[in-house]
Amino acid sequence: MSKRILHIGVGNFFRAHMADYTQIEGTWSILGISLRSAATRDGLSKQSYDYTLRIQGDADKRITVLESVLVAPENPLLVITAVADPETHIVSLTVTEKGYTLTPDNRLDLNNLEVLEDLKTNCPKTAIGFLAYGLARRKTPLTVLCCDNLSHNGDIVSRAVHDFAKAAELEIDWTKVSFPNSMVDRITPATTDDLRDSTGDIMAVATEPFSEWVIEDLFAGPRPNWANVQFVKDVRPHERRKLRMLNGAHSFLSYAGILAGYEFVHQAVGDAQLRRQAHGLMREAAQTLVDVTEEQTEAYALALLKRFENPDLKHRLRQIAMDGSLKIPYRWCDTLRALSSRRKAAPNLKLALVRWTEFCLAEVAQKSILQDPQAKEINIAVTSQNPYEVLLKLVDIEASVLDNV
Ligand code: CS2
Repeated sequence: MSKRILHIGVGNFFRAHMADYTQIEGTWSILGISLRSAATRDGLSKQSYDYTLRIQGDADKRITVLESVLVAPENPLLVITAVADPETHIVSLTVTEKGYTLTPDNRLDLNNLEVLEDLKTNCPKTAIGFLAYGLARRKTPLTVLCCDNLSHNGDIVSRAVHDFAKAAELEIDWTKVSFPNSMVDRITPATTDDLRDSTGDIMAVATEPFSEWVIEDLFAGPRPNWANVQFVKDVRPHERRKLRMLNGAHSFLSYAGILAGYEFVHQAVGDAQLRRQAHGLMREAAQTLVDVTEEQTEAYALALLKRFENPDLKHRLRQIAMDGSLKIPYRWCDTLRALSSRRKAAPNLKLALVRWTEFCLAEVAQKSILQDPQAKEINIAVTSQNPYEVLLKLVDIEASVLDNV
């Protein structure tokens, strides 16, 4: 019997990243969990949970590492049982920033209606609820591995589960559970009809050849011998470099690019002015990184621009623009704070904030439905007397920080 990973959030990123690494590793299997929709399970179950992964430049490969996918709302207790099952050694997550039901200061949001409901029932809906109830039943060591773009993602999930367990009065043996921090990277757009047609697989996923994964070496039990994963003592330098430079520039290109009328990342970065500004933003972010030389960060920035230029990925700017109010704090505001404390100029990061606010104003003016968990608050901000100031409050950036950069 192979060892099992339970993975919550079976979207394209997971299917192009962890599933690929685990298949290559060869001795672990993955049981997937969908927290909401049955669509992925319905699609994959018709093809024995196998699907095509197209890594640009390689022959298409078949990923066969998924045992099956459970749809949590259909049987929440089954998910809790799977978290508690001793054959599960790792519970990993890719549920996006909003999937952790956090407050702006990264604590469990005890005003969130789903969290409040989950505290009262042992049939939860939220990722944190499943983790807490599962851990309360767990007798053997378990590693909870967050693979989302949050800084100190393991610490954040750990705190949220602690907050939940306290509020629900659950007893968890914390000595048996670990929450390594991790940094993940592989640009993976949503599946297009072209990809479905050319692979003959409606569940196909396409990704770039580049891939990176750095994990804090803090496993409570066994860990897969994943090739090309760096197991390190401290993920922070890697996570900062990636969030502040790659994701920071990505978000800038998405808002500025949409405003300029582009649809894809490669088009936005092909615009000389936007490219210069994205590069400038990365250089500003690079100044906040420690233990790296300017040559290293500049080489990283140039490599990122090259990845963004890839026309075959057809990465939609709107995919990146989603959930901006939750992404911006990690991608721009931490950098701005670091620069502000050293009184360094950050014109491109400031411009990025302006572009986001302009994007919000334009979306509201066009009556588009904002894809953001704070859509309601954004609408209120946009119609207020000082939209810029009120919007900046939503991403938690102080005016004094902006005065210093
Ligand atoms: C993107 C990321 O959608 C987004 O917000 O910035 O998904 C990005 O493509 C990945 O983090 C790359 O590893």
